[in-house]
Amino acid sequence: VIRIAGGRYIGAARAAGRYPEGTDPALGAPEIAFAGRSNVGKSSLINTLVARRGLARTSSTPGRTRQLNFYAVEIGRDPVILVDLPGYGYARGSEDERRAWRPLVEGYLEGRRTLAAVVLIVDVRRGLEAEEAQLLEYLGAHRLPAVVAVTKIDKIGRGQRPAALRPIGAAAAALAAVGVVGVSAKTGEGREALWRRLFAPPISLLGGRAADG
Ligand SMILES: Nc1nc2c(ncn2[C@@H]2O[C@H](COP(=O)(O)OP(=O)(O)OP(=O)(O)O)[C@@H](O)[C@H]2O)c(=O)[nH]1
Ligand SMILES: [Mg+2]
Repeated sequence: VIRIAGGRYIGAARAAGRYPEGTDPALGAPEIAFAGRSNVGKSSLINTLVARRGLARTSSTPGRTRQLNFYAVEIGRDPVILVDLPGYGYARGSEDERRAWRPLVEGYLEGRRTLAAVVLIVDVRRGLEAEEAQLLEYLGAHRLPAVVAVTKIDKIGRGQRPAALRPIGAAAAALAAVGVVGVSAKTGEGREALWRRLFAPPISLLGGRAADG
C-alpha cells in the first residue's frame, strides 16, 4: 500500500514562469499535472489522491479555476507536487480569460523542468473527444508521459465498466498515452492503481523530466 502524508497547498501561478517559491521542502520535487475539461473532476481527484477532502477547491460551477494550484504530498519519504491546471472547454468566462489559458498552460507544460507526468482526466461517459486527442498529441510531441484517468466510474454499473473503458483505452494507446486507469473521486476506486501507474516507467517521480536529459 502506498503511504501518503502531509497533503498541503504550497501556492499558485497566474502567469507562466511565475511558480511558487518559498521554504516548503517539497519545492523542486517532481510534479504531476492534472489536465482536463472544466468540471471533469480534476480538483476532486487530487483530493482523493492525497486523501484530504477539502484541499483542492472543488465546485459545481465549471471553469472557476484560472490559475495553476500547487499541492505537495509525501509518498513515503519522497515529496511529489500535484498541479491542478485550469480546465478547458468552458464557453463562458471572459474573452481575456480564454485567451490567457493557452500561454499559461502551454508555458507551464513546455517550460517546467520538474514536470514528470501529466494526468489527463476524462469523464467515463464522454471518453476522449477532439480536445483530449489534441492534448495527448501535444504531450507526445513534447515527450511528456501522459496517463489517462477515466473518472466518475461510480456513475456507471460495474458490469458496464469494461465495455466503457475498452474504447477509451484503445484510443489513448493509439495516442501514446502510457496508461489508462478507471477512477472515482467519490468512492476512491482506482486511487491506488493510479498512484502505482505514476510510479512506474517511463515516469520518473524521483528525477523529473531533467532526468532523461
Ligand atoms: N459522482 C462523481 N462526481 C464527481 C467525481 N469527481 C468529481 N465529481 C463532481 O464533479 C463536479 C466537478 O468536480 P471538480 O473536482 O470541481 O472539477 P474540476 O475539473 O476541478 O472543475 P474546474 O476546476 O471548474 O475546471 C463536482 O460536483 C464533483 O463533486 C466522481 O468521481 N464521481
Ligand atoms: Mg477544479
